[in-house]
Order: sequence, then structure tokens, then C-alpha cells
Amino acid sequence: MTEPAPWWTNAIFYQVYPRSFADSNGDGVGDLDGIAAHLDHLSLLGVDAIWLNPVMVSPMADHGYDVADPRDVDPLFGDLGALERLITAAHTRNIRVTMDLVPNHTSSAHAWFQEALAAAPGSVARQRYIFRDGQGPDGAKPPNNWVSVFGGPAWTRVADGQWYLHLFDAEQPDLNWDNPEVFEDLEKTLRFWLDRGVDGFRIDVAHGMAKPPGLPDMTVPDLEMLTHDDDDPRFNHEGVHDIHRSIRSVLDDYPHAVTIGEIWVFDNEDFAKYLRPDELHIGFNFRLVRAEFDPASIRGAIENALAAAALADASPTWTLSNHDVEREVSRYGDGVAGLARARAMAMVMLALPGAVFLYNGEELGLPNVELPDEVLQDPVWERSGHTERGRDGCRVPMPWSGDAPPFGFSSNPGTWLPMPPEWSALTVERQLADPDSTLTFFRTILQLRHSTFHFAEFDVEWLHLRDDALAFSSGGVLCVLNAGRTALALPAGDVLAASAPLLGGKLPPDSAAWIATG
Ligand code: ISL
Repeated sequence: MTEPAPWWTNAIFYQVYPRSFADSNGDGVGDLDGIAAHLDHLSLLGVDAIWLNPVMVSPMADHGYDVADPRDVDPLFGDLGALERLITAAHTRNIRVTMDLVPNHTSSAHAWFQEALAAAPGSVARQRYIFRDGQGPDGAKPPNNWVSVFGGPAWTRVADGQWYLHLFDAEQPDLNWDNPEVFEDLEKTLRFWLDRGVDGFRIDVAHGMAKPPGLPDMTVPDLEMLTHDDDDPRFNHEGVHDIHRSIRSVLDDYPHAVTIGEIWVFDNEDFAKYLRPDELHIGFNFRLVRAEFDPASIRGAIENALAAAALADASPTWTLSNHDVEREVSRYGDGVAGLARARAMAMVMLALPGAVFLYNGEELGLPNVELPDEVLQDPVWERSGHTERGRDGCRVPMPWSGDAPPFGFSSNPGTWLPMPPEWSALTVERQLADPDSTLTFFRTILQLRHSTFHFAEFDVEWLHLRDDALAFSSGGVLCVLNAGRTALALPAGDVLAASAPLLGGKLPPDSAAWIATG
């Protein structure tokens, strides 16, 4: 008998950014009890799992990606009891809970880093991080030319003259993964959460961690922030695969749990290495996020993502947005067209075999928000010398109900990021009552994905209708996207759903439809 496919194979994951989902205690920041109080929303959508961004103890220099204690919950979000209640409540509804894990770096407030600062150069405590002497006669130049992903140098000098490496903020020192103590501690963290019932981890910067011997200079240090290419020595070093093998050896004791790598690697063969049978189960493929609203670009993204996963015999994954990228409504042009295209792309994504990741607010059609300078919080804003606004615009809290901010997100009008008054038209409450809303649309297509698609393999068959259209079938459904300027005649068949009303039986521009093929 063949083993049934693991639960995550074609699952719908819903990413909850805890600061922005729901605030239960009126401090203006979302928290765990807030999430537990809104599980009805997730049941209504019919999602299979939650991916929870970091809720561990953190000074919040990078909103939780700077972890000071990986085995406890930050009081801002609640406590361990609140997390356990959330896991139990989600499980009762058949929703699994996956958590973020941040193995590349810690917070500078972590006890290890504080110990390292107090210790002498060359000490055991310093060897848990990447401390080096500087260059030049007095060591006043950084050890190499690496820049931080958030802007500025990737090195910060400490009082005794040594420098430490941080690929992100200065408050996020990179761990030294050549030191066995680092994995020993991560193993404790993995078991700590798995023993409390979590169903797996999204692994932050899964292509980071290992650093090349000698830390050679980068060839293009004046990169755009928040990007890098596959040849960048800061990431995707061969040694990372041993780390994933060690993580997997622990996960194999918990066969119900999944590991999902955040893998910003674009070469298909390099990407597939992360998904070998003894490494990660699945990995985020970011090609669809980068694709233009253009049939050739979208098809290229899909074909490459399928090919990369197939090389490792792993499930493909699909995502259009997350807490690090501009929301797709805005990427596709904002306004009416941006929303129409985002809805159409949701149908493209949900017609694909593999695991799908939705980001909270996507189901409401939220756009990115242009925030005033004085409220910006992303470290990118400061580190770029106020040249890059950072990622706050896609992290504005969820509008739940009512006619004015904070829209039921909190009892406190001083939400951690301000909410635009015009979101009164986008609240969950308003959209649930409207049969034409984006939320109703998402409910319909998510329900159809569960009931109608029969994904046996990760196969996609392409059909050419017109150069400005995209058409493919998978799982017994044909998906047609019209990215052109004129209405498109649809192939014969039962139209299961469309992202916009058909015009005389034709598919309008900037929309998509699903047609039953058997
Ligand atoms: O280099 C990138 C893409 O080519 C960056 O996007 C980078 O990989 C990404 O920012 C890593 O993101 C994750 O780790 C960060 C954190 O700020 C992000 O929110 C998280 O998703 C540091 O922990």
C-alpha cells in the first residue's frame, strides 16, 4: 500500500502576523488571545494551517525576528499558556499551527550575546557568534565589505575593537553555525515547541546560517536592500545543507510536523538541494511574488517552481505575498485594476497543485499603505538613512468591524501602525455581508479548491488561447487568466467561479475563471 500524502502536500496555510491580527488586551498590538478569539474567521475560510510569525521573547527591533529567548513567549503576545490554548483551540477546528523559527541569528539581548560582549576576544562566549578583528593598522575597517540586507555595513564594532557580523539589523548578531553548541541549543528549541503540539516550523533565512570560510568580500556590495542574487557569498553556502540535515534528524522524531524553508534561491538545482529527502520538507518558492502581471512572466514562474520542486520530488509551494513584500493589490497597480488582478492571481495560485500560503489581509484585498515618516518602524527605514521606507506598509493591522479605526482590531485607537479610515469599506464584517466582496470571493474559491480539485500529481497542462492570456489545467479544473485588454472567449465547459462577472459569457480583462474539465 502506498503511504497517504503528508497533510501539507496541497494544504492552505494562512500566515498570521501576530502584531497585526487582533489585539485582545487593548495595548494596540495584536496578541495570541486575539488570534484565538478570531479562529472563526479561519474556519470560515477553510484553511488547513496557520503560520505564526515569531512570538518568542524579543526586544522587537525587527518585530520578533530578533529572539532573546527562543523557548518562551514574549509578554507582548501573551505567555506559554496563551500559545497552548491557541494550539488546542486550532486543533479542535482541524487547523494546524506552525511557528517561525529564527536560527540564523539571535537578538543582541540574548544571554549568549550579552555574555560574548562581556568576554574577551577569542573566548568561548565569542565563538557562538561571528566576531573578527577589523582591517587596517588599527582594525578600524570592517573585516570584509559585506552589507546588511537592511542597509549599511553588516559589521558593528564593539568596545574592545572587534567587530561582529549581522546580515540584518545590528541587534540581530549572526550565530556561528560552525560551533556545535549552536545546533545543540536549536535542538532544544525544536523539541520544546514540538512537545507542546506545534505542527512544524517556517525556517527563517533557511539559505543563510552557513558562512563561507574566510568570509570573502562580496563583488557587488552596493545592492538594493532586501535583495540578493544566487552568487552572493552571504547566503546559500554549501555548508547550510548539513544544518538542514541535523534539523531534519530531529523532525523525524515528530512525523506529523513539517519544515518550510524561507529559501531566497532562484537557480532550480540549488533550490532543490534544500528539499532533498533528509533536508526540508517544503520551501517557499518566491518566483510568483516576483512575477509581473503578464502571462509569460507568470508561466515562467510556475514552470520553474514546478521544475525546482520536481527535482527533489517535493511538493511545490505558492505564495503571492507575506510580511516582507508589498501587497499584491499594490504591486499590480493599486486601485480597481490592482484589486481585480490580485483576485485573478489568487485564482491562478489556488488552481495550482502544492501548498499555498495566504497572508492575513489578502482575503480582504488590502492594499499596501503609504504611511507617514514618523510612524515607520521597520529597521530598514533607519538603516537605509531614510531612503527605503521598509515593510511597514504591508503590516498594517486587520480591519474587522465598524466604521472607523481601529475597526475592531483593538479597543485602543493608538494601534501600533495607524489604520486608514477608508478601510471602513474593507472590514471583515462589511465584506461578509456582501456577496460580491473579495472575502466572499476567497471563501468561494477556497471552498472549491477543497471540494472540486483532485490533485493526483503535481502536473500542470498548458493551453494556448491568446498571447495575452494564460490557461492551464490541473486537478480536473482549467484556469484561464485574461491579462489582455479585451474580453476573452472561454473554452466550453462549466464555469465554476470567476474573479469578475463574465461579459456576455466572456472573461473580462484583469480576471480569471475556473472551468470544470472532469
Ligand atoms: O535577501 C532577501 C531577498 O532576496 C531578503 O528578503 C531576506 O532574505 C529576507 O528579508 C529574510 O526575511 C526574514 O528574515 C528577516 C526578517 O526581517 C524578515 O521579516 C523575515 O521574513 C530577518 O530575520
